[in-house]
Amino acid sequence: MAIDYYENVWHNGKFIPWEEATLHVASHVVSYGTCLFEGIRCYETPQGPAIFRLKDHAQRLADSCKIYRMELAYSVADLQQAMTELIRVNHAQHAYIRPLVFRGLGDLGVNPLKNPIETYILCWRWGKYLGDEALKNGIDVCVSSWNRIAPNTLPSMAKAAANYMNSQLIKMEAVANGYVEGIALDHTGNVSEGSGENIFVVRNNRIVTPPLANSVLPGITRDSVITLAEELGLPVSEQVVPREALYIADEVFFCGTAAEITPLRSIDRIVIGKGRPGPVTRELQERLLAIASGRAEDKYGWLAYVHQPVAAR
Ligand code: PPE
Repeated sequence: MAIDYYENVWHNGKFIPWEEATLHVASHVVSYGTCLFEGIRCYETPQGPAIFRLKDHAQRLADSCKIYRMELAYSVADLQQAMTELIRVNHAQHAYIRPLVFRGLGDLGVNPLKNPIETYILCWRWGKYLGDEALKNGIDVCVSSWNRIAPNTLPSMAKAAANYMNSQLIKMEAVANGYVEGIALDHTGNVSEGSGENIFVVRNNRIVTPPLANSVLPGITRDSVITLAEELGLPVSEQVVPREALYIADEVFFCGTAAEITPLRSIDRIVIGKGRPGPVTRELQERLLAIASGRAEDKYGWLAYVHQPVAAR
């Protein structure tokens, strides 16, 4: 199997082996995509493994469930503890953590309400999301012919599995045309986000990113970037980004848990800036990874150290 997984999986409060973390094909989620999930990185640090912005991810999962009227049996604190224990029992030094809350086996038909809610948390070793050279040299991307999910159809503030059918269309088209990733416009034709990343545009030392109303996931890395940019004296403005602003930017980068901060060196074969990662992107990338890996002081309290009592966090 290609997944470099850790053996223990958390299921409704108990640890089970990876091989037993299976479900019936009649589960509601299989037909209807009834699943809310998260993606969180645990970094190796000199003080042992640390989960990056654990509480914020747990809160976003709770928010996603609320939007979909899914009553989560676990509090945000319970989820934080479960993920911390999962890293501990797996003796992991670093991991990508994937909590999933979905409707299981009970009844078929669109109405989900009669189906049990299952909570699983898996983790595995995940390297560089967009290729080994991506962080260093940047990637070549396109603007997708597929729009991002429109407002009042699938809510983009919820991290729902079903949203990723739209992401898959964007990703597959990009790959089929020889690009690493695609940027989606929203239903009005303005920039939204990548298939699995938020996007930032830099021009003349001004940084902009599309606001949440342009069908973007409220990314936690996006939030970290906004904080770190402010620290560098370059406050980010959340404003509508027309497509063509991408082409004439000095720098454009993607950010996300998996993608971290990935520079874009060309968009639709138009070279961005000098065609290599620019100074703002590099500085933000270095700062984010220094904090995440415990090399720099954690001044915002973003790291949840796994081998400390939960109360101390
Ligand atoms: N937008 C989308 C659509 C998205 O999927 C992600 C995360 C982001 C923005 C960035 O959010 P955040 O991780 O909170 O900074 N995408 C996750 C899933 C990738 C996957 O292939 O699965 C991720 O980066 O973990």
